[in-house]
Amino acid sequence: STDSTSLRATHPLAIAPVTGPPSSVDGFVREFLNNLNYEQGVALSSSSPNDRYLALAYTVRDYLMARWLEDQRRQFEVQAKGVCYLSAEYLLGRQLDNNLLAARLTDIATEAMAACGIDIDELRQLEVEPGLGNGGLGRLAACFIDSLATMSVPSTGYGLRYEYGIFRQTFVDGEQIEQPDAWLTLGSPWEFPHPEAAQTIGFGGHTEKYNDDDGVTRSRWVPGWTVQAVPYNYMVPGYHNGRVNTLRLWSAVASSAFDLRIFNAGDYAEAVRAQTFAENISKVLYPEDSTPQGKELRLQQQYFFVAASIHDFLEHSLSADFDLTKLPERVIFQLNDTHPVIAVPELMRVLVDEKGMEWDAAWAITQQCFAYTCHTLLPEALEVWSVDLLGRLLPRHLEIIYRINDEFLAAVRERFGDDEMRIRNMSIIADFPERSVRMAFLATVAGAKVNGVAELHSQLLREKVLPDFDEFYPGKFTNVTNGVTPRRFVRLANPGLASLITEALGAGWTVDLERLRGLEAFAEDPEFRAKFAEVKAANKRRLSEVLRVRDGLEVSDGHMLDVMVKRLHEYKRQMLKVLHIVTLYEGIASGRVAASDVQPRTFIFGAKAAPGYVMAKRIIHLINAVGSVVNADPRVEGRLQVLFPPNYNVTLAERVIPAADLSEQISLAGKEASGTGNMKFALSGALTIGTDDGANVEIRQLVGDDNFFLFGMTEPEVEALWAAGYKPSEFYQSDEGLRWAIDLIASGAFSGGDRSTFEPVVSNLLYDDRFMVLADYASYIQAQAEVDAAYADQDAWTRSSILNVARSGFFSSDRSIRDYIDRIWHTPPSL
Ligand code: B1H
Repeated sequence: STDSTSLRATHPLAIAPVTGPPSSVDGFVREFLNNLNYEQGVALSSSSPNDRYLALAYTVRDYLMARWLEDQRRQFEVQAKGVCYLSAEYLLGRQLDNNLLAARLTDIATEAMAACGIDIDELRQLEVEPGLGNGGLGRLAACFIDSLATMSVPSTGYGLRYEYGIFRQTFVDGEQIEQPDAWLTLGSPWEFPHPEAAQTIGFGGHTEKYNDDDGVTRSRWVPGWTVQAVPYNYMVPGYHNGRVNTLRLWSAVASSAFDLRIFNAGDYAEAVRAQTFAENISKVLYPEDSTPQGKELRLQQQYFFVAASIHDFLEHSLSADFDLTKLPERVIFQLNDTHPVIAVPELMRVLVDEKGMEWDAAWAITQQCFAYTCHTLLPEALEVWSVDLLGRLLPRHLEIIYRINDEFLAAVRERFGDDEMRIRNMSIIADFPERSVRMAFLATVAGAKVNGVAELHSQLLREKVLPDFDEFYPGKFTNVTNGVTPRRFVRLANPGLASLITEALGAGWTVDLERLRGLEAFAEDPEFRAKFAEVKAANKRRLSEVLRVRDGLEVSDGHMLDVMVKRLHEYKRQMLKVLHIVTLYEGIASGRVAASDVQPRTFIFGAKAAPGYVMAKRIIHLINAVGSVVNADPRVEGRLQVLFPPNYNVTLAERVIPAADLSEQISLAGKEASGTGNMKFALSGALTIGTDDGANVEIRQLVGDDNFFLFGMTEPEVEALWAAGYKPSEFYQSDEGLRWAIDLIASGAFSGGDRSTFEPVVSNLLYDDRFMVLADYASYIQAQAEVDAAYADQDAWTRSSILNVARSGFFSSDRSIRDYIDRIWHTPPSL
């Protein structure tokens, strides 16, 4: 074996840099057939479409491999400061097209497949997207790692490799049914498992004190059980810059020796079966968006991936002689919401218990190594863990959290005196209604910086959610407005628009999106407007085709496409959209409005409801019910159409958004932290109808009031109405249009005459209405009338639409990442 080891070390292939196949159609064909034969073990003539898809994916990988290996080597050699992005979710979307684009292989691959008699489009359709996220937060993480790679920033994304991602949604009689998302069953060509590099992660057990060799009393954790964390690496290629970063997702595997001892010694089969217990940790993504589940398994997931990631970084990214006091010069751990915050006591535990560092030194380091992004304002969304549960699962971490809190509160006392009210409000440990750990407070105390995700959100975060902390830590709070990657959401999703932009402005805008400003001048050019309108029309045809094949839906020709796609949540107010549709329908059905006077519109919804969120599921049912009635009523003369394709995901978003005329961003002011769909629509030339909320505020400032339909209360007006005592029924009483719409729903018109089906929705609006749908109804209907009037002048609409694109370059995730680098990370690109 010594011989073969030395042979391998001196063999020319072991030392030569990996080069990858030649960038030609011939080279691609050869590599593809190789992969088909040697990886899939089939001949082209007997291959299945799935074989061909996998061989194609392997081939694309092969072209990226040399750069990937080189970038890993260099990242280690240079030891520059880098970002470890810690996120429980990455909503990646399909990989094939993205990786072809990044590697400049789209044309070569298309021709190569054609040369083999294969339609590459058919293979594209076979990819099951990795749905490892719920919505905006997970998609943001995916956009950010794309920008980090494109901007050559040394960085690694860390997360969980869920065996089941976000559920697949189907409708049965208009009601949501969840199906498991078995995304791995047909193979997963984009990942590289490394079981030999597994990390051992402890849980449970107890802590103990002992005297070290110098007689100093120290603490240590003796876990009760362990799980193996196996890394799966994914390539994250930058756009046309040759850089390939890494996304490392962890999968749980039982620690066999340990579990066999614990579970049912003597009963081998039962003991093996019991091991699946450990493997549950990475089994499934929790499908709640914005209301965290205080479940033990969820805390296990969080600790599992975060502990594995920190150990991975410390063991494999730092040079052997690294001085840990210099850690802040090498890494920033970015906490994507509170889900990874247990990383804070974990790093403290490693530094103090395992590396023997003094507490104060370790704390000083830890406070420089973390930064925290908050993504919400909803009080029910702020994550807390009961002390009881946390202490059982992670006893040493709980001790560390208590000490952090004691020292923090002592400092607060020193500064503000014994203001017990303030102390109680700021304590990381809450006593009520149950003793628990407030993860957002822990993140704020530990983080070098805390940021919100849009200007308004960051302001409200400082003023309303964490004002005491803002006062205590001047300069800690900052804003980084979200962004979206123009590679996926313009270049790939909107190829017609991308070509038109390149024709007008030249290449370069894909990595420098502010260049879209150059389109402003073209908005005045009738010829350009005609071309732009033709791109939109073509995108609508593309969407129709997809909906016909995917769902058997027919999009009516010549309609305005009015789109609301996002998770179903009461604060996002899909109900306001429903009331608008019902109002239009009621006008026709009652004969007060002639169908011929109604602007033809197709309303498209896409939305998943958390499986346990009963009201959200009722609203989905109602949307489908309204659609069935409206679409089938001959009096409507086909002028209103409601479509709700099931299972809205990244792949569908890529088709729906480029086709939209109108973007619905209608949350109650002060509730949507940012939104990112709003940015994708604006960059696709849709005009927004929206409230003054989240990033809508910045979109409107940039595109201009003339190109945006603003409605509804502002955040201060919302606050004032609440304070005055909001009574939704007063709005119902005083607005007859609103009354007719609500009465029609209550009458059973959309439930076959059964008044009970949607009664809970109606009474919730009339007697509770936490998100003030009724208060904003009149203003919304008024704004929609303005939309109709504006749409009647198609040429003027197209001009506004072009200006939306031209002025939305700010919303590139490249700009967000630049802001993170300047304000928080201080990690310059490294080539
Ligand atoms: C956002 C979440 C979220 N905010 C808990 N919070 C989750 C909270 O599984 N959980 O427990 C999952 C997700 N997601 C969204 O983040 C905001 O609502 C959007 O306004 C924002 O655009 C997006 C990205 O910042």
